[in-house]
Amino acid sequence: PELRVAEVPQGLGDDYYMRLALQMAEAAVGQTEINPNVGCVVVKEGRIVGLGAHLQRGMAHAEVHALNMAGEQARDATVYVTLEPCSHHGRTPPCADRLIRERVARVVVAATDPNPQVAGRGIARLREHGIAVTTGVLEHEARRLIEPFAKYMSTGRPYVTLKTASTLDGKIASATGDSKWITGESARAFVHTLRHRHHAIMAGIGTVLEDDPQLNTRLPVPGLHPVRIIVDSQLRLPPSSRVVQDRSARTVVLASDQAPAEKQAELERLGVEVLRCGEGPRVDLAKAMDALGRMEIGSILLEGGGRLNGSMLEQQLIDYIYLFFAPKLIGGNGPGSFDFSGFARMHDAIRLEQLTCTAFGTDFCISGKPIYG
Ligand code: AOF
Ligand code: ZN
Repeated sequence: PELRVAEVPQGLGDDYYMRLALQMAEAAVGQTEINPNVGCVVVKEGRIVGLGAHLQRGMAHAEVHALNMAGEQARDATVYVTLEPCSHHGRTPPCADRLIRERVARVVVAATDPNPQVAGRGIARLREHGIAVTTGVLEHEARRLIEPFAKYMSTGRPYVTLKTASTLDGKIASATGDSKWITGESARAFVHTLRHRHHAIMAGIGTVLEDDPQLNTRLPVPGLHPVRIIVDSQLRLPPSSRVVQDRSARTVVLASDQAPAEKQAELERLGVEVLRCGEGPRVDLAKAMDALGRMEIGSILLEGGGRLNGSMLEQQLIDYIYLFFAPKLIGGNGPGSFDFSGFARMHDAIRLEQLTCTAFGTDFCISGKPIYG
């Protein structure tokens, strides 16, 4: 206990400044809607002279904040940016042109931009103007950070993160339906951080009828409230429910084409948005993801019951999973985390990769990416 064994400290290199840029980008996850999280550091003659992150869709890109701070010192500086500087006119002008105008000497990029409007053109433009460009510094970390953005760009669909909490025997409630609480305070507090970090939250009508949840973000500091999405094929959502009455966030209800029109009109009068997706009696979840993408929802935290979780998993619509386990055994025939017909053979099971195991008090969270065979 007298001797603390420390890791080798990080030396000064490209990765030193890129890590700082990544940390700033990471801190703004949840506040840029469909836009990527990007960080930027400007270094001149051995000093950091500018810092910035993209903070809000429609506002300045990371490079612009950092270059504004650097002012005249940007000339001949080295600029570290976690995403390739943009080359297109979006809601803001191209960052590549700004870097050229500032006459920086060198740009270090972690990941190329998956946006087809950019896709390498930003880097090419810099090089054409004689700026040295180094790519691939901490690329893996940078790609991971913009995974939701990359998915949205390539599929037009939101990135879906599932969160579920169960006993060690896999139950999300007892046989009588009691589920308060499975995990302890620290795990539940982290879920509010997850809500802050997602553009939307999704639950089934069963959960709403059972618990009348608010589905908003409650943290000791101000957090962002995600858009609330309720999967409710037959529009059973009671006008008196909290997700309708409290106006802390937008509420979007996904219904099938067969749901009663009067019910839709009634909910719309109360400010709820209704999206029809699916001709059958139930919501077509794949179509729903397309529709939510068209509404420019970039990421969803799925906090469904077993049925909704099971359907989303079966249809391969889940991109990342957080499984919280409380060290308890409840037995009985209460519902499980994933209620779907399942696979006949272990060989066909969905595997999780890139696993992380985190302790929250006496609860554990196993998280990873599902790999669909
Ligand atoms: C950068 N730096 O910090 C970000 C970039 O509508 P706009 O103008 O905000 O453009 C959004 C697009 O710009 C987005 O799809 C992505 O390609 C890029 N994001 N680029 O150089 C940044 N946030
Ligand atoms: Zn830009």
